[in-house]
Amino acid sequence: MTEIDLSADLFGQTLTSPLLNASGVHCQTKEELNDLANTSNLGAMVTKSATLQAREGNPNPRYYDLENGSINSMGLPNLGYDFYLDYVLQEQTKPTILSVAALSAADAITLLKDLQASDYQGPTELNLSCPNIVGEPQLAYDFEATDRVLSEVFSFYTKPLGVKLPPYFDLVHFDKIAAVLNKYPLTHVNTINSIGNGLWVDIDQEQVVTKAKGGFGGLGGTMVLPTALANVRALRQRLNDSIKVLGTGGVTSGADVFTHILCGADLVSVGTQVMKEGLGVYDRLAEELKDIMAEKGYQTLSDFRGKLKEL
Ligand code: OXC
Repeated sequence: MTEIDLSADLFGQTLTSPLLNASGVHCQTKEELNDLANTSNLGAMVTKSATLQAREGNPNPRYYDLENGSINSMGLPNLGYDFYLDYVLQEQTKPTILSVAALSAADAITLLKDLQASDYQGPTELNLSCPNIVGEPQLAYDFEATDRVLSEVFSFYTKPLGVKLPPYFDLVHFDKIAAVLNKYPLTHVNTINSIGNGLWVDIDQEQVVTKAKGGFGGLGGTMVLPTALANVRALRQRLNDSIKVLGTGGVTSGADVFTHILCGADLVSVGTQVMKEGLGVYDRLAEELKDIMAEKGYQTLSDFRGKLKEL
């Protein structure tokens, strides 16, 4: 029998696997990034979203494990943009996406101007969707503001750039965000960020489980899978072919990776399940995915990518 081939493409670089880490999970410190670099079946890695200045993030508790997923209110703790830029320039041994986040549109411009002037030529992802910054909205829910930021960014930025999107829930919103994104030479969208501002209640304590924002936090894991698949599918149907779709959300099994790709994902990221299971999850997911492909008679990911059937 012919070997099953899990290879995928990251903007021209060939990866041995379509699997990524979701930004935020196990990618903040140099040690964590080096662990990712040494993780088998992790095709490429993504850094923690970097802000111009290092941040402590929100107070603890800020991550809580749920039976069907997780809720987090991390608040972008990170070692600062300079640290992650140094890492990708000097330490990188595996294809890496540099994730950056801005606390304001002005910050985004400052950061990307610096990146444009730097020696870094690799892929970057602008996080427009962190739900956990006290007092700040998720920029990508404001279509006009997103358009303004991207218009300014692409007036000077010429290197590979994608965006991390929040989940959308209305077909009109998919149309609107896609119309904005299709105006720009984006390499990719990464969809979805956590479902913002969920609330979990500990019934024994009769209280919330994370501290910041009165317990409101981003939901991830199994419970977000249908939302993630809908966003991957809806955006793949609307975006220019040149914009890749990175599927993130709700992956706990090889079957979930398969369905993300069937909905049109080029690559698939794992977040909550890495928190629950550790980095060994990637070997398990790759094996499970290969088993499903073998059963169905598929040899490569492009045999079924985007081929979801409708009734
Ligand atoms: N999404 C993000 O973009 N960032 C983190 N959490 C999340 O769900 C964070 O740092 O709060």
